[in-house]
Amino acid sequence: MDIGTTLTRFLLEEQRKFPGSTGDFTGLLADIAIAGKMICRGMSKAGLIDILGATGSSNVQGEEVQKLDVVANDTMIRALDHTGHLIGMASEEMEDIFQIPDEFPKGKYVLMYDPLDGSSNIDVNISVGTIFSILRRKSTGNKATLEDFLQPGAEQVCAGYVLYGTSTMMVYTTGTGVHGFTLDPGVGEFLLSHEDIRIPDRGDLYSINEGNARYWHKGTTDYINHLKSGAGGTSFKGRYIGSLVADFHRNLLKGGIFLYPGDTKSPDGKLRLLYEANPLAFLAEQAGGAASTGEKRILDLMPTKLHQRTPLIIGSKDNVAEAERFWAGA
Ligand code: AHM
Ligand code: MG
Repeated sequence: MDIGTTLTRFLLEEQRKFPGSTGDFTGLLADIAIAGKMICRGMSKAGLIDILGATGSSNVQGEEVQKLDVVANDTMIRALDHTGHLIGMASEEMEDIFQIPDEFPKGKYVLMYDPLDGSSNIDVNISVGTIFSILRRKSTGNKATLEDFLQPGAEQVCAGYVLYGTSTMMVYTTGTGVHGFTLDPGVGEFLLSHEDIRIPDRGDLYSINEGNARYWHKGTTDYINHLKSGAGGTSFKGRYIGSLVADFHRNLLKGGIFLYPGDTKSPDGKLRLLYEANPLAFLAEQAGGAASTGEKRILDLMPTKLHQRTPLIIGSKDNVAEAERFWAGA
């Protein structure tokens, strides 16, 4: 499709390829795009909110100043709870499942999201993002149940993120490739800017928090030393923002590997399976890359709880395969 096509038109054209489609799914993605735009607007005032909040917990109107990740979480709920596409939501910011309120129509999907990933970077004006994952529900009653959410990532029907960077982008997959749209703030629409994104099979960027090196397992230490040694003829560059969406997005476009492994301090690493690892793993695979715990494919993991953590090694497929060889040999 032409570069510059609006997200709305792109979604409608995609929907036409499935003659039986109800449009439900198209509507859901359009709702997420709206939530992304609303969060983006909030983000652009982040510095001001910080100043307003600096004196205490109230702003000039006497309202309580909320942390931006709470604001982003509420924005997602307000944009998505009433449109009839969902039966429930789960978020990194909420302990339990959010049920669609009784007064609103219910749908056949559940949504999982991290409303503002990397939010510790907001104070210093660094890119953050909203990550989302959509599953078809499994239960049949009038409430969402845990089993609707605890499905392997391979069952996802859609995943993506909105990146609030130098420009705002929405990147998503429905299992037929990965597409990226850039927000034109003048028109207020996401426009197609990156059709069918493919991650290079091998890249020269590596991203890991080296401050954790003293806790690493042997596989991680040996692998990172291997990259730094220039073995195999590649001069690797270390690039770590500490904002997963931004680190992932860069490596997706340029090629490379991101690692948040398990270590002696945190055996399951830091990142959450349902809100972070699964959606990014789906995107990586759809772009021709890979995502692993170091031993197993992320998308095959069977979640047992909502806020489960997992080691994550993700990016170009040859780099991920090489890392897995170091894990196996350690
Ligand atoms: P968050 O969801 O609370 O923002 O935490 C996740 C973030 C990721 O964006 C990033 O990759 C990671 O935490 C960085 O962690 P660390 O500071 O330990 O390197
Ligand atoms: Mg996060």
